Amino acid sequence: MVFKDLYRVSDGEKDFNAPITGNVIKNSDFPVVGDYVEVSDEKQITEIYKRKTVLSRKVAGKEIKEQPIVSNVDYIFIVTSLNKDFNIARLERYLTIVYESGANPCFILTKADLDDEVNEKIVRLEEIAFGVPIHVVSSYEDVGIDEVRSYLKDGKTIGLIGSSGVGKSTLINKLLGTEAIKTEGIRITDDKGKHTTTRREMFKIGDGYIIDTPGMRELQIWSGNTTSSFKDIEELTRLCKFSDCTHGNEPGCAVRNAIESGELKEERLASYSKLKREIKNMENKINHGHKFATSINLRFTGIAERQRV
Ligand SMILES: Nc1nc2c(ncn2[C@@H]2O[C@H](COP(=O)(O)OP(=O)(O)OP(=O)(O)O)[C@@H](O)[C@H]2O)c(=O)[nH]1
Ligand SMILES: [Mg+2]
Ligand SMILES: [Zn+2]
Repeated sequence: MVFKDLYRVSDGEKDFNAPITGNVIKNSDFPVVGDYVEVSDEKQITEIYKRKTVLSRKVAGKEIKEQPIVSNVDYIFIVTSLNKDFNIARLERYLTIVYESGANPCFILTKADLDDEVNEKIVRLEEIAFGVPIHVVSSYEDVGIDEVRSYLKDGKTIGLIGSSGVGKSTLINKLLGTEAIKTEGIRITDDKGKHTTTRREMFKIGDGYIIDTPGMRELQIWSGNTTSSFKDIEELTRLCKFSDCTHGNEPGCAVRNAIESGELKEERLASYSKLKREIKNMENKINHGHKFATSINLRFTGIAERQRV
């Protein structure tokens, strides 16, 4: 038995619901929010167009499978709040995945009204950002909202990602000027969110689009690109005496020298080595026998989709 759930599709002016045809299902390709799709006269999704950019992670749990999160986004806003959620190693991780997606990263630091160490945090973030724009916002006090709004032009699409409770949905509500999305308070014990948003959804704001996503519990790597996110270390690596230097005890190691001189932080090398290991492990698993799940789950949940004609 096949359950035909509906996807929400937009033609740029109005939204409608559309099921997908068996052909699309046979390719085991399901639309993700942001996809451009072809819709027949009968209002069925008959094709998903090739994705310009796609942000993916490995599905949660043990299964070796890709989970696309959003597609065809021009910018990905890595959202973090200026409280206990602020964690440099996690931001390095997000950045590595965003670079792999093909979209342009941006850091959004939320809840500026709560923190008095904003400048210190910006300095720490700048050390790993290498020119990635950083915007400080407060949806409560109307700080930085216009900076964010300036991205919403020329049909550009923004995807928001980050932990639960950092204020992604609140920021979109603020931009929309309505309470279109439900938001909820965070736990006072540890500043963690309650996973209020449970589905991805796209909103049109001005001349652009913005996609809300549920807060991520874990961001397991499907694939990553460290060339830009760890430009400093990768450049140093080229100066190491041995081309296969592990930056352990080898002589002539430019990376270790940089740590000793204080130019590079030990924790940053640790983040880098860990991410490299994870990326490599996943590549090995994908290339060697670990089969992709072939069973297709035919029960869809209605996800908002868009079509441009
Ligand atoms: N002080 C302060 N609180 C904020 C701000 N923005 C959001 N919050 C609060 O933070 C809590 C979580 O906000 P949400 O927008 O639901 O967070 P979210 O990132 O969408 O969370 P998930 O949907 O669970 O991923 C709510 O209580 C918001 O009112 C802000 O700028 N300042
Ligand atoms: Mg939310
Ligand atoms: Zn080295």
